Amino acid sequence: MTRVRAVELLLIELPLVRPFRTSFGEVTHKRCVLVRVETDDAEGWGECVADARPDFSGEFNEGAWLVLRDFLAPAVFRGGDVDAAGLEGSFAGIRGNPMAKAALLDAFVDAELRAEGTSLASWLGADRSRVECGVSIGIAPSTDVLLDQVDGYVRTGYRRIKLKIQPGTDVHRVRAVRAAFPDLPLSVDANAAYTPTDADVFRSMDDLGLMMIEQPLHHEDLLMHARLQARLRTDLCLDESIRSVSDAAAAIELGACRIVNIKQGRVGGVSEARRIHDLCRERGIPVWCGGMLETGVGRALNLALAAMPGFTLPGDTSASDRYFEEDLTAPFELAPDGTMQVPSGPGIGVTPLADRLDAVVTRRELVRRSDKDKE
Ligand code: SMG
Ligand code: MG
Repeated sequence: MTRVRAVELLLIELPLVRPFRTSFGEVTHKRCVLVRVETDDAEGWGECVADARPDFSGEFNEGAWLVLRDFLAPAVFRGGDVDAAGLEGSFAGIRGNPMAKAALLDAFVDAELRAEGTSLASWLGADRSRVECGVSIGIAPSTDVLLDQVDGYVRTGYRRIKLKIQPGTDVHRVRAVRAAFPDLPLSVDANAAYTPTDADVFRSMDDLGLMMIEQPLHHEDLLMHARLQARLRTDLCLDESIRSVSDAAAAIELGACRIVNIKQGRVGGVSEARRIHDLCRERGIPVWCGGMLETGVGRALNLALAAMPGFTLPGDTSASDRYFEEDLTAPFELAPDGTMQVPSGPGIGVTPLADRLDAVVTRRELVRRSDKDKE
């Protein structure tokens, strides 16, 4: 148990080594809110997975900033001495906004674990010191460019390739990759760009030996995902549709997917991510760790999560150089066997480098516990 004294918000901007295009648009920079928490015992870091625009989800940086500053931080200050569960509880009166909540909860958990000298991986019950890594490839300008990119990542050692698809840039691209790489563990991610009338697109991918088709339909449509899954041999995986352990339970019960992508930021933080992991494990549903182009802060956390026993498939946690010339932390590197080491130091095991932070921060604001807040 400890008391949060202050919450600092930092808006950062880092150029990506190559633009990342999905069915909802292109990003050229990683722009996100970092949260630094000061407790009576330690300091901790969290990264909000929202982006500048409300596209992947309804949350976006400026909104997350206000929710953190005006609602979540004050709720935590009023909560007095708390542990991770108590801090989550103090958010109960604030609806939605899981990405903003995750950033603050994760920073708090990091601080608590640093004070105790425990690593996040061991707190989560991780049973591996290295995890298998995949890579997610954005929609490329042409099939040839895509084939080149796949070849490069396969040579680097990545264990699974995920291709972003959108209507019109789908079956022929995936067929071309499959023809060039017959044995490659391969999946596709539509980011909800299709409708139930597009079922034939997915049926024509059903003979390509895909590991999964991720989030083909609207994020609120579990029922249509269930109907589509019933018509396909290929496993469906849900990402955007799973915002909580209740969503995961409903999706499994309905047969809306056979695999779950866990992004702790999308579900309100590491504690809810752990609950989804536990549920899926109980139900025999494989899970893997998704990615949101995180900096080293979020990446360190994802590696700890991905080392839990139910994470049986390679995730989207790739090396720092797949995203940035220079990361915010010491870079994460991929071993030639396609694995990455799970940080073992206290908390998330990494801290943003001071000079890197100076170079990438575009705004910062410190919110302090005031005398009005309950002691
Ligand atoms: O972190 O390498 C990464 C990105 C993985 O494809 C990825 N993420 O829907 O799974 C997904 C997307 C969401 C991010 S789009 C900016
Ligand atoms: Mg996805």
